[in-house]
Amino acid sequence: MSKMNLKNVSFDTLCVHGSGGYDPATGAVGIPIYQSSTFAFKNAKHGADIFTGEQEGYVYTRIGNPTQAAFEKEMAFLEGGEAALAFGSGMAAISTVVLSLCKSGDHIVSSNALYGGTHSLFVHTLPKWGITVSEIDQVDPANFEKAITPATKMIYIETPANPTLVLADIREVAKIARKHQLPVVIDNTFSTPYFQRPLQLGADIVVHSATKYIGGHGDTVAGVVIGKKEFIDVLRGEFLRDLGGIISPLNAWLLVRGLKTLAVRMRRHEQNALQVAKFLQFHPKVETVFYPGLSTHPQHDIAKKQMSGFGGMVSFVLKGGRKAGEKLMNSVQVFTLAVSLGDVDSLIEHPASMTHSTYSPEDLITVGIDEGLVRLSVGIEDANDLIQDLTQALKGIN
Ligand code: LCS
Repeated sequence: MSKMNLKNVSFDTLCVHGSGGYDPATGAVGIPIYQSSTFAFKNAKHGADIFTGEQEGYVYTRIGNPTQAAFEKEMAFLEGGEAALAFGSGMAAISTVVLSLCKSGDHIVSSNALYGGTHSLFVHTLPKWGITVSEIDQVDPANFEKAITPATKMIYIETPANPTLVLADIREVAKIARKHQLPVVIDNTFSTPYFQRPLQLGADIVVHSATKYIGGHGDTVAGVVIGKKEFIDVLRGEFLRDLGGIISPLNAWLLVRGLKTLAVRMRRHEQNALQVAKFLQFHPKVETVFYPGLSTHPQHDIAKKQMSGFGGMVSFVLKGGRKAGEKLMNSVQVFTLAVSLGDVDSLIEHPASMTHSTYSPEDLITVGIDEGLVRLSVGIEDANDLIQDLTQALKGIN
């Protein structure tokens, strides 16, 4: 019960209609929140057939739910993948993917530029299960190949990375991975499929913290994985079933609603971020600005090659270092001092002491998270108000 041939429409239209346009069971145009843990079978044979896979149908919300399904269908469309699977958080999505691909004795090659939670999973938690991770500098694709061992089972990348906005050349890393028959997993949280579609660039699996731009309104924690149907079927049927990191129907519904405005939100985030980045770049109290859309970003050429836009995240270091950054964070009025990102509201935070406090002081230096680095998630307010807010806050610092 789909309204149109969705193969021939633009991305903006897919955002609105990708989940099918209306609920297949009732015709409801707003997808209903199927707030039910279990689903009645017509008779005993029907139930048994669904369990063996001979008939399609819903059983239990840990294994599938129509509101989750609407979100998953939409995400698969937008990322250009065969199938998707929703999770209760980005970390549930990432950890479940890792545990589905690796067992004790296996090895992962990962970029060292990661969200602090992913870094902690890789260096603190996975080794307890005998899985080791080599974190390397993703700027040079050759570093991935150098770190591969006979025990390597996957390559993991975040691009652009949180919070340094360092990129990896997805095509080049995918070539190396294919040579070694390894799957490449990309965290596409910062770009969303609106600006970057890793599966088209050669990646095998895409993960998201859907908490961020996918939901877009700062009211949901969620994750999603997109990939080949065969992989997603195993992920759902074995690993989600057994590990249980599911999304609630209410949160899946908030994401379906969020996706309808993804295109317009992302365009506005980007326009605002570019203006804020340019303002900061020429401010006398600012040492360095990191934004892939600036021609001064060392990987601007890669950004132009693999992204259709540069997103809403901007980081910068003040000449006055951490003290100046703290004063700035305490002085802003339109920006909110809070972690998370991708909300319609502009947010400001200090990675070294907050989102990336799982990194050791030495690792913070290695990955370029300066003590003075301040991260902005630029929202969809009027850019002039954001710049005015930063102007007044910058006035008060040395
Ligand atoms: N991947 C990226 C790139 C992230 O930024 C985050 C969370 C995650 C995965 C994990 O997703 P979650 O489980 O939180 O849905 N990033 C956060 C941040 O920068 N501030 O607070 C959370």
